Amino acid sequence: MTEADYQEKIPNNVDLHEDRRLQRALESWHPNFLNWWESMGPTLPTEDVYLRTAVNVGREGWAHFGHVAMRDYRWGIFLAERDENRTIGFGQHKGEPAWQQVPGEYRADLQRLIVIQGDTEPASVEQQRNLGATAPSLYDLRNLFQVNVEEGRHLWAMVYLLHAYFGRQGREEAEELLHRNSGSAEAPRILGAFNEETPDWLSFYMFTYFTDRDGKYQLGTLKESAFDPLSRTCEFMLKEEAHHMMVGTTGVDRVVERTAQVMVENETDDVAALGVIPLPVIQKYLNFHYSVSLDLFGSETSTNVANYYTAGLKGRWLEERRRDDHKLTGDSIMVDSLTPDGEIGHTEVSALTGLNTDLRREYIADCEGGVKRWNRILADAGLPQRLRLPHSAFNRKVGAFSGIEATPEGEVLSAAQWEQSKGQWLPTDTDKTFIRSLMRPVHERGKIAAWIAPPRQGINGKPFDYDYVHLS
Ligand code: BYC
Repeated sequence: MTEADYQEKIPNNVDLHEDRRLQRALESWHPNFLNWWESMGPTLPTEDVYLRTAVNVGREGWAHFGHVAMRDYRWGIFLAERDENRTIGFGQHKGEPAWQQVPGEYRADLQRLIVIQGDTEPASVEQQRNLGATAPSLYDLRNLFQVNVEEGRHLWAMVYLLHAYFGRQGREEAEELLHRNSGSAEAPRILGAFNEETPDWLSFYMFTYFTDRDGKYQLGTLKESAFDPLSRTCEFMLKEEAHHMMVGTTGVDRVVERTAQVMVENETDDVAALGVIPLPVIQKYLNFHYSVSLDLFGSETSTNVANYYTAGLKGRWLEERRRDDHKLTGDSIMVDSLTPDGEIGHTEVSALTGLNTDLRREYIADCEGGVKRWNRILADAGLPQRLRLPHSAFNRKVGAFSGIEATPEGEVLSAAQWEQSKGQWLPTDTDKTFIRSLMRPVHERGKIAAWIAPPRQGINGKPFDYDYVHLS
């Protein structure tokens, strides 16, 4: 069965009505979710928004588009179709049938992975809740809300797994997902990047480019999981994730494009007074979001990740394309490390403990694609400036480089040198104040803020000047 049943309170393709206990448990979580959405979700009042709603997990026509009141959005539970013959692709259980239930010995680890994944989803909604008030266009406003409702659905996806497979502990964890809050002093979100602010739209595009992309890679590894319901959930989430990637990629494109245009027209690099974002400020925001997102991959070496892989809980990015034994017991990998005298170096470690590094590398290669793309915009405008990714030792709080400071070029600095120069590389209060000064709402149909270029295409074949959002 792939078609979702929309007659039910909770749309789903998991035959929820056949399990009354589970259905009741989720129905009792539902009002708590709605309370959380009301109190921690988007603050801009709207009548309705042109949103995509998942209705089917098949290849064709999986989503429906239409104007809906956000509170009435049909968050649902969707798992990709089951492959009855699926076998485990890696680790010590390679070749055995995928698990339909959680094996007792892996219960705690699987629950931890699901809770961490689940925690990020509502966190991002909380981080973005005030952005509606300063949207540069109705098109962007609609995309923000689309991302928000889908992150809400991704929370549902993890809560379903917790309720369906982890008993009382799972239900308690599902409650906790609504109690922790981004940036809260008492109960913060689990991962660092999700306690940072997303106070402006440049941050939002950088977040959806760099931090949502961590989501893409982590979901990609969980899609490989031997625990089939987790695998199928992540497969479907990745489909929705593609739009979030698009929002980030083209968002930064459009900022760079507009800046380049004003630089060329006025033959100056000093464009702040002309109401657009100077390239060095864009670079600082990029440096920040990239470095905090690198932290999300954990330490360079980790016995946790080795155990997850060996047990079959979390695979590698595109596991089936890797040309090795998918067990890695005798293999090794070079990872970033500090030399005994505190310099940046490399060490050889077992491939299993180096799996966080393996995934981070895949991610970095993908991020380079974005930078290439933005530099092409600068080159096409005839400008010599270029954006770049900072060194992996820059501004790190997790892993081998968390104890040192380094320049974006990877030169080690003393704490005093870092304090003195970090304002060249990370957004300063002055930069943030400037960016905020540009954040004036443009809520008129077909209009756009002066600091960003309009998109090349609208949503679902609609033009840019479509009435994507009706404000109330
Ligand atoms: N002090 O670094 P760790 C998304 C040790 S985003 C001392 O924790 P791990 C989204 C630790 O004990 C995706 N030591 O990494 C995006 C261990 O030591 P051993 C979210 C410390 O567990 C945008 C070693 O360091 N999903 O979806 O390997 C919008 C390594 O541990 C400390 C996920 O992240 C310390 N303070 O992996 C919306 C997927 N801290 O045992 C959504 C699920 C740690 O090696 N999560 N250690 O001696 C995971 O897969 C993993 O938890 C992580 C971390 C990749 C996050």
